[in-house]
Amino acid sequence: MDIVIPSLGDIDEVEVIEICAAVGDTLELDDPVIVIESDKASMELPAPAAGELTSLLVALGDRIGEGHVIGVIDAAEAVASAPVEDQSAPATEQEAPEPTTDGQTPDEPNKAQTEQAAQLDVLVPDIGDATGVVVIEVAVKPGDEIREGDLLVVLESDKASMEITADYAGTVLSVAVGEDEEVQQGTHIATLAVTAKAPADSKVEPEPTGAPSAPAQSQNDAAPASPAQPVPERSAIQEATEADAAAAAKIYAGPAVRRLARELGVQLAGIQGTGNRNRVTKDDVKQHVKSLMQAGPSETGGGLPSVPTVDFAKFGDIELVKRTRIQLRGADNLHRSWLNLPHVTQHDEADITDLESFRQSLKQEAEHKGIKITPLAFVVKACCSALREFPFFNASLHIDGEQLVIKRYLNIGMAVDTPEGLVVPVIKQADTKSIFALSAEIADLSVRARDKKLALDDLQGGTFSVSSLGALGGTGFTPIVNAPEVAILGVAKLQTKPQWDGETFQPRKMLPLSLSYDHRVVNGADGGRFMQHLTTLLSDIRRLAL
Ligand code: CAO
Repeated sequence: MDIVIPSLGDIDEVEVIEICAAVGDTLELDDPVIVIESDKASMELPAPAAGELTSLLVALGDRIGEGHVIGVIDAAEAVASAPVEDQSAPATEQEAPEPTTDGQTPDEPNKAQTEQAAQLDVLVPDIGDATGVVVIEVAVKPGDEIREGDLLVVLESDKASMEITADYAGTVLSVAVGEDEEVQQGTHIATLAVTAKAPADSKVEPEPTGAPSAPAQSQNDAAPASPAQPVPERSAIQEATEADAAAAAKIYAGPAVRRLARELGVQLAGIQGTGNRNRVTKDDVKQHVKSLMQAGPSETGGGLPSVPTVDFAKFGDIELVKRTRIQLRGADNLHRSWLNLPHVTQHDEADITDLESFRQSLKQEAEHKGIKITPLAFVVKACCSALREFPFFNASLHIDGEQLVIKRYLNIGMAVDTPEGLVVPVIKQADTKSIFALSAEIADLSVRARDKKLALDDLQGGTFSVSSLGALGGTGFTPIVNAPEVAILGVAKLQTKPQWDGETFQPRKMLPLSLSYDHRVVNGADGGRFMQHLTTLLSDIRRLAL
């Protein structure tokens, strides 16, 4: 049975960031096989059936899309398989399959094959309807020892560049193409003597080294991509002006370099490449950003002043802790939003004394339904009402900057704190859901976010976000808008405070709310009205029924 990447919604590609099983492993149903990651979150891809993993067709760093077969599980084998003690029977008794010569990933070699060398022709894979594809870089030469995932050649059409990487470790016997040569699907690229697909746990993701040697540099630049997957640079081009896009398309740079440039917000067109044929490398991009930073503010405006580098070890013991991918991606998103959106945050308090009494009265009924009701469900419900009343908060700036995209659906993103970092799953069509249903969904999304069980669809389509730090405390904070949304509501800790009722002070339960918004879209008066609507609703939730 093939293990296939499911629907990814509107995401074209995800990256393989972890391999959880090796060929020969006996898996239970839903055991994780690989972990894939998009810009927003990572997701385990579970085994679709119990059985032996007979083939694994992806490597760390591969970029794959919906429908991609990542491996094969022999479900029948598992059912018919011998008792547990036989599962470790050496696979050397099986016949080793020959690698295919069609350029596609062949079936995984069995354990016998791991000791054998076989000759493998690498061909140009399916490149869709791309025309005028040329070899822009040859990263290997005969005699080179290669690891699985190493870059062999880079192809480029006028729309995309594509890295052809080695599926197996081995030696390059011959290279059949040269730079500038035009190729098409099936063109013979190289012949390898392959020894084995490296065991999953021994794979090493290439790290940038800054070493200037041309082929090594190219390999290090490359986020290993599946040889069958062209890596279109659509989003970069979308973001650029037409002229920039045309210029960007002519630049020699791999997908990983283009992604880095995009993340750092620099145009490749302004960077002098030092690689082979003036290819722009990761180091070139970093050096370019460094020089921009060092150039300091221009005469007409402020540049970003650089933060001084400090040798902390001079002052005491230090420890370097690797940040998770979710943290890194989250940092990129937050930084991008903070730099691009002029943020304003307004603070207010809602008197939720009656709401809290009502919530307490529902506790038993909710427990019978297996649900726990938190104040957040009411906040989400109230936000939906406010968003219907003030649709500019449920919008995004159009790419032309001249129009607003008003969304007629209400999908509320909910910040969830997980050990891996901040994740924002989305409660779809939140306005159509009851308080019980919202409570159940909040709990379900939180658990799945923390267990890394969210589907990519759970993370898409948000129109407004809520970040509730209430259970953790605080009197208020300034949440960062989850761009391209235009507003986010922060919820801090409920506190009992004295409130003047005209005659005397009464103890009331006050919920601090902080509304951040993109000031290009929303002005302060709108913010005030939105908050007023929200606090009025939360103070008298009967109004939610109106
Ligand atoms: N004030 C006081 N107590 C609150 C509260 C508030 N504003 N909101 C919730 N609580 C209480 C609930 O009443 C409940 O208490 P009981 O168990 O006694 O009934 C408890 O806190 C539940 O907290 P919870 O965290 O399990 O559930 P939640 O629905 O309130 O929140 C979630 C869910 C996912 C939003 C939350 O767990 C979370 O991860 N918050 C962090 C979000 C975050 O990191 N934001 C920062 C983003 S910017 O860096």
